[in-house]
Amino acid sequence: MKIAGRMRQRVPGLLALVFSLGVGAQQTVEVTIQDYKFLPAEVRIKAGDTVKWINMEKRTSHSVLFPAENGLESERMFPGESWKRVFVAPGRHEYRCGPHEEMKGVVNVD
Ligand SMILES: [Cu+2]
Repeated sequence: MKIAGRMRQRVPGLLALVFSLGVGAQQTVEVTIQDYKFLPAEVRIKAGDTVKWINMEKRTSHSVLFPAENGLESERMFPGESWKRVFVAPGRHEYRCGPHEEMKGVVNVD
């Protein structure tokens, strides 16, 4: 009886562990913005993962703009600021900087 009681207590703990491992599989990939470039310019992630852009410039502000998604755009990131987006839809998501058209990047979602 004592052992059975312990087992009952352990089952919820085990379920919690399995659940947390599943959730923990989602990752955050960082892209830094430096010298008017997204680094790395192309990343590959899994559906449900997050990309975090971090502006490492000394004085220039940037944004992340997705022209194919009705111009979905981040807030303007000032030096030291960052912006995150979770990607759910698989595919090739091309983006650029709002104020600097020549700055381009790609998020590939598997
Ligand atoms: Cu820019």
